[in-house]
Amino acid sequence: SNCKYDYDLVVLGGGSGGLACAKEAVEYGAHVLCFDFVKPTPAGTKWGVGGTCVNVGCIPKKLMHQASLLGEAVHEAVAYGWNVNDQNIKPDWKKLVKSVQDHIKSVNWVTRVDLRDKKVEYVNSIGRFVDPHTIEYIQKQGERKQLTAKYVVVAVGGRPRYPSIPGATEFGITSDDIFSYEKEPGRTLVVGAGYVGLECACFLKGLGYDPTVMVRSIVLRGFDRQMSEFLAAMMLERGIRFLNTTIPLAVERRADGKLLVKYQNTTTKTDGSDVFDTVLWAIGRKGLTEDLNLGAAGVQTYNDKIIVDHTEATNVPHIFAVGDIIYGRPELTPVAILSGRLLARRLFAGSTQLMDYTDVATTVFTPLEYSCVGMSEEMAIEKMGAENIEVFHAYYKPTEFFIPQKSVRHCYLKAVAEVSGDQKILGLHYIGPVAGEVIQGFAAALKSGLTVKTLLNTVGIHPTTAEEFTRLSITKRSGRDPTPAS
Ligand code: FAD
Ligand code: NA7
Repeated sequence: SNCKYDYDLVVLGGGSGGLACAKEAVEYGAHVLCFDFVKPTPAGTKWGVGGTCVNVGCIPKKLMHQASLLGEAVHEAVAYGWNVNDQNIKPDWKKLVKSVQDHIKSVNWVTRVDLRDKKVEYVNSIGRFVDPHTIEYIQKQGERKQLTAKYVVVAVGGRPRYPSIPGATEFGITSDDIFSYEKEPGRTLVVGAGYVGLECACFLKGLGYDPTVMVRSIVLRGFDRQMSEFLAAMMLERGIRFLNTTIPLAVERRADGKLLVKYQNTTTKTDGSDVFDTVLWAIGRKGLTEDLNLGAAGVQTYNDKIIVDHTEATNVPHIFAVGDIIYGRPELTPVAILSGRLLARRLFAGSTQLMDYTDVATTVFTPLEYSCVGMSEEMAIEKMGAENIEVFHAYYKPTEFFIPQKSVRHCYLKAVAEVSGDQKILGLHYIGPVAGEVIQGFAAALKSGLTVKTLLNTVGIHPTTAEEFTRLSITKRSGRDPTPAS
């Protein structure tokens, strides 16, 4: 091109957001280069191009979740008349890890081919700013190289945090390690009760290990409280242990190789300790701003995140950021992808469409999944006032639960709506099988202004669990019992 820079666009980070932005930009004729580099974890784990979601996030997590659900399904199958002869059904951890890793490697390969086909230049190095338009990196041979860009998109994502206590990095692992862990995890302490911690504990339980979740304050901060407490209760019922209001103090390796974890219950102020095979930190993630030399570009940050406006622009007008690295936005793959794509269209195709971060649906992949879109009950009360909202709710029993006599106690849904008029839906919450699949369609409906009136005029698909949303009848205000008759 006749542009005065080497590239129209340089993308720092080849994960969900960066790749989506780079690939979209070349569609409109831009000359694009994308950096992606993974620093190994303290335990030595590293992986290929594609970022967190593909390598150490959504994809391996969903596969392990599925593996754990299948274990449960084998037992249910007996009730349905299957002859399952081996009474001692156990997963082969090494085989599972290999299958998961094989899939990831095939995705890495497809990604590289796709970048080559689309003519996105890919450099497997860390990119850092030298000045607002210049990026420097070290080539494979060790030589330093610089290049210039008209626009820069920062999409470096984040990595798990480690607590600053003795033994944390030496003996603990994170979600960056678990999906390729060579050893069977065994008795595992999961520290942190965000969705990553709960999901890891749940698939480990489903695979027959013995997880304990250490909870500093509450489970699933930021999610609807009632739904979160239901999930914790369901996990407890399945035999997952909880250490509530507890913080870790130190991890030591014993002579037999097992890990001694010392901790403190902050409510009772008592110290305790226990022995585990594996300690997994799931205490949140930090943005990877530290290697970017953002000061040289003058880009403003907040803690380890980048501040952007409604156009994903930083305070430096030609430098943008998308995905997990931006401050105050949902950390989800489809959010990173859509915002990256829309940004490329605005930069290179004259589009004006902005990313809409409201009403993004999400799912927690516990055995009975929890999916939601829109406001929590607390948020609706805070925004609208309790007198202006109506909350519909119901426990329900999925048809497929009857034969294996599975408990209905935690299949539950809730619709938070305006109290008046057609009762616009503000939030939908669902705990049950395949919750993500159920809520995805309703998320589109909610974005289109879904009301309780519309839901009740919608003919259900029978027999499904999603059809419960077309039968809403019991309000919390009525005080009626939301449990089903049978
Ligand atoms: P990333 O995908 O993290 O990509 C950033 C890339 O940039 C990385 O490869 C990084 O190594 C690289 N990089 C960093 N600095 C530099 C540099 N200076 N130069 C070059 N490269 C650099 N989301 C969902 O929607 N659904 C889920 O079910 C889900 N499950 C998850 C489960 C787990 C265990 C985790 C950890 C996350 C999960 N997420 C899920 C979140 C999702 O993975 C992230 O929101 C998403 O990957 C963010 O994309 P990104 O492009 O911002 O960053
Ligand atoms: P989250 O959602 O940030 O959750 C982190 C969890 O870890 C949460 O339960 C925290 O408890 C707990 N935590 C944080 N620091 C500590 C320390 N030092 N010791 C013990 N426990 C701690 O992270 P996830 O990894 O689950 O999710 C990643 C991102 O995806 C997240 O940022 C969301 O935006 C979406 P707390 O509630 O703070 O007491």
